[in-house]
Amino acid sequence: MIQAIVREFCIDGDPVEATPLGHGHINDTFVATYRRAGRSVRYVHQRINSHVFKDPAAVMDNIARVTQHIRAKLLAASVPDVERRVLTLVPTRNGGTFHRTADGDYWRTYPFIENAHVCDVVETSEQAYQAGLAFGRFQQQLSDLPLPRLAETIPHFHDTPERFARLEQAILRDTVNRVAGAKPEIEFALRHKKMTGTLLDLLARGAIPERIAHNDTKFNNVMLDDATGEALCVLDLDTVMPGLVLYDFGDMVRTATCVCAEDETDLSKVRMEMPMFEALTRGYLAAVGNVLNAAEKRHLASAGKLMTFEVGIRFLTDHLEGDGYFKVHRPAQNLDRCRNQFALVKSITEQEEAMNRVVERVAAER
Ligand code: GN1
Ligand code: MG
Repeated sequence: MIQAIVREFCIDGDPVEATPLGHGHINDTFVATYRRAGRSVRYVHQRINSHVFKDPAAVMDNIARVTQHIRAKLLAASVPDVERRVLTLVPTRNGGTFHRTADGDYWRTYPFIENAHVCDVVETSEQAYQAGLAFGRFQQQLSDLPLPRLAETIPHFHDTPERFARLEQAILRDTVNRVAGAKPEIEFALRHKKMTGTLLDLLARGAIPERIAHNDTKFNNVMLDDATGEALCVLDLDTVMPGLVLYDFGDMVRTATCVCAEDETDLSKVRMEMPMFEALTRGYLAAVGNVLNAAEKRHLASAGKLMTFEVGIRFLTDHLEGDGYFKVHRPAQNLDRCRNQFALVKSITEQEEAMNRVVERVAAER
């Protein structure tokens, strides 16, 4: 399928080969090698999942605005190595940001960032620090993006009460007869229903503002330099849109403080590790601490609990609906992911007060 699109983008050179890249649950990503003047150059081609993103043109419009804004800031600050510190869209032959095939597929292209990598699972507190820094910087860089408001590429993406209502519907319908096999998880979800409104209530009360958020701050969306381990830039910009910074920090707590995979089935390994949380908080506040208000800082830990719960109920809903949303590679993988995330919710709950003290201490040191 990739042959059909390699000629559509402004890339000098002859395509040699393409292989799948990364472990995202939504889009299809390939890295392609081209020969140019006797050298190999690599590009990333990505097919946007248009079942998930109903308006791919709006997604690309957001990404173009966001990446141009960040690029301009980096250039103005004479930051070296700008091409590695923000994604660059490769234009199509007719100057667009994406190519639509005859079959209705949407593709985009970025130069491959060489000598850098992503990790699916966080291993060291230095990496957690780098993740905090990377997404904190990203929010900082976008805090003055000029109007108009970015498009909402997935409306109500982090509307946890709405996500919960969809779970309740899936339980009632039980279309693929999986409810009986997921009793403990369903009970856990129902027991924690109360928590779903916490962030949106703060927003409604005016305690925390709408800002531009990345909205998918998984640790494997951070590019790290091979040589130094330093965070270079963040990936996966499809959900960059108006939101809460706490969505972003919360999803980082979910993925950058637990040292095992999201679908690890040995739940004794699933734990929020305090040294990771402290490093994450330190990196994040170093980059964006001056932008956040007091209520945002106070809710950093609880946002971790909520975002982990939210993804847990999304995995459970998808399992009960027949795995139509998240890619699965084995039976019941979404149920495994849900169990894992609920175990992490428990671990965060047990440590929440201590996490709050860490935030206070780190914030006070600054
Ligand atoms: C998806 O595409 P990827 O794998 O980075 C999902 C996130 C979930 C995550 C769970 C658009 O992210 O919201 O938190 O899986 N992205 C979308 O691993 O739904
Ligand atoms: Mg991703």
